[in-house]
Parts: sequence; structure tokens; C-alpha cells
Amino acid sequence: MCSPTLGPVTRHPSPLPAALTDLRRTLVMGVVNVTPDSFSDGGRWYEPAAAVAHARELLADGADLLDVGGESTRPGALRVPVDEERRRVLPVIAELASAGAVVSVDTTRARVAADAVAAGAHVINDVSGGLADPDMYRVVAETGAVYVAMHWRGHADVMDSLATYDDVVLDVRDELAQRLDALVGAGADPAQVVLDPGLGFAKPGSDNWPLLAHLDVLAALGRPVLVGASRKRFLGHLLADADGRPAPPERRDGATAAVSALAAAAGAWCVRVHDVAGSADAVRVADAWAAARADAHGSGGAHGSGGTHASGGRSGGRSGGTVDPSGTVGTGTGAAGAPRQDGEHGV
Ligand code: PMM
Repeated sequence: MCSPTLGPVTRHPSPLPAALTDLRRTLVMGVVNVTPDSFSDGGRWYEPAAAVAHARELLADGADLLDVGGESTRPGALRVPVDEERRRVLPVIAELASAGAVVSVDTTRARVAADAVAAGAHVINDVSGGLADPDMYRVVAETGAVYVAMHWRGHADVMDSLATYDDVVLDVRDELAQRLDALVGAGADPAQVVLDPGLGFAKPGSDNWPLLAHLDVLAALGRPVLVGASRKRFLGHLLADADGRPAPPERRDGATAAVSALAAAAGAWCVRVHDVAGSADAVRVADAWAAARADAHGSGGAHGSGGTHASGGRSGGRSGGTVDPSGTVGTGTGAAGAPRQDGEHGV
């Protein structure tokens, strides 16, 4: 599990518009939280018009797709009634989709997912990986939409008490493998599925770094990987001040962009972020780096450092090259995280 060697590659899930699948680099998903209480931006874009305006800014900053959510997942958050969740997200999704944006719906509810796809969403992003709603996999199979299955152990009000692992990387991998099997058993096409380690969800700070450092272990399940590190608590702890006070969410965007670059270098399919501009730059840096490495020395490199990130050619968009269609993904670097000390809310 701890091998730094490169693993198998994954490409885009399907179906997605060619404007995205033509891209070889890691995609950037911009977060549009239509909630009064999300941990890093709660309330700022609660009204549909404000959410749409914010989403347009994210597109201008370089977002490849937009993730629209109507229910906060911060630790301790209470459930939102299903009709309230629908009221929040559906008008925003419909407007963005009709304007040509590629939209994802961040929901754990089958009813909301089905309605969102009918309103134009291409992707169902389910932080529960299907565990919160027994009807979700039927909707995934029937709609044929791309489905992000995140690692999850329980709702926000209880998740901090469920963070016990023998080996966090292997346990998360095995639980995601079970989700993948269950999806296929319910009639979904594996090509629809993206896997996500669920950073911060039932994971204290110290558990998030091994998951990032071993994205190759998740990628070995044969599906694209999405990384959602943006502004999370473990980054706040990493950047704590001299008195040990975690950096506040608005101070975590530089670290988020650094994770995006490293995740892209490790072959992640997509990064989900609040500050799109920083990560849009970061994935392009990772891409240019990998392409230059491949161009100068070819896959496997004359300099023998084990790099095998061939560019796969440049096509579409502003760059090419991170996710190698014939090659490999690698690992990032590890570091020690700190346990939660402050009662702060936020994944
Ligand atoms: N994190 C949050 C919400 N949705 N979806 C995926 N797939 N992966 C994540 O890590 C993830 C997510 C955390 O909440 P936020 O929207 O307030 O950042």
C-alpha cells in the first residue's frame, strides 16, 4: 500500500460533454453552496440569483464544471427537508445548464438527484456514496448520469464519532470498492462512476494526508478519482499560527491550490474547490510540468526518476497531459496532520 510506484490510469467518466472529455488535464469543479450554513461560505449565495451570479464568476475563473448543493455537510449540521433542498438547487441548476454549463448536483437524496438530472445536471455528486438513500443507485442506473461516490460513514451530526480505522487508506479503498460493486449490482455502468476519498468526512486531520498521499491506491480500483480538500479543517490545522490556532477557511486557498497541483500530478480526474482561480492555475502547472517531462525525455524518462506521466497529447482547452490514457498515476507526498482541537465547524 505504501509503495510510491505508479499505478493504473483512469480517464474521464461518461457520459460527459466533449468539451470536458477532450481535456487531458485534471478538471476543476467550482463549489456553489446554496445554503445558509456551509462551513466556509454559508449564506453568501443563498438566493438563487446570487448563486447563479457566483457560478458565472467561477466559470470565468476557469471552472470546468459547477457543483450545486443545497444541504450543508459540516459536522453537526441538521438535515434540510427534501422540498427545501429542491427549492434551493433546482432553479440554479436549470439556469446554469440552460446557459451551457456542465453542472453537478451535490445531494444524498435520490429524489433531488433525479430532479436535478431532469433540470439539466450531468453529474450526481453524492457524499454518502449511496448509503443515505436506498433509492439512489436506481436513479443512477436509470438516468445514466455520471455519479461521484464519496467515502462516507454517517450523516454530519454523527460522523465525527465514526472515524475509527485499522488502516485508513485500505479501509476507505475497501469501502469504496463495496460501493462500486453495489452500484454495478443495481444496474449502473462502471463507466459512470467516480470515486472520492471523502476528505474530512469521518476523518480527523491526521487521516487525510495518507489518503492524499496514496491516491494511487484508490485509482487502482479502476475508476477516476475526485479530490475535495478545499478549505477543509486539516488544512487549517496544517497552517495553524504560533499559538496553535487553525487558519480560518478564507486563509486556506493557497494550501488548497497546492493540494490541487499535487493531486493533478498524482492523476486525479477532478478537484472540487471554492477558489477556482488558484486551482485552475495549479492544475495547469501540474499539466505543463508533466508534458515537459514527457516531451523532453519520453515516458519513463531518460533521467530515470520513475516518471511516467506522458502528456497523451494536447487537445481542447488550454492545456493537456496530466491524465495519461495509456499510462499511470503516481502518488503525492505525505505529512503529519494534527487532531481537531478547537471545536471548529467545517469538514
Ligand atoms: N466536500 C464537501 C461537500 N461535498 N463532495 C465531494 N465529492 N467531495 C468532497 O470532499 C465534498 C463534497 C464539503 O463541504 P463544502 O461544500 O462546504 O466544502
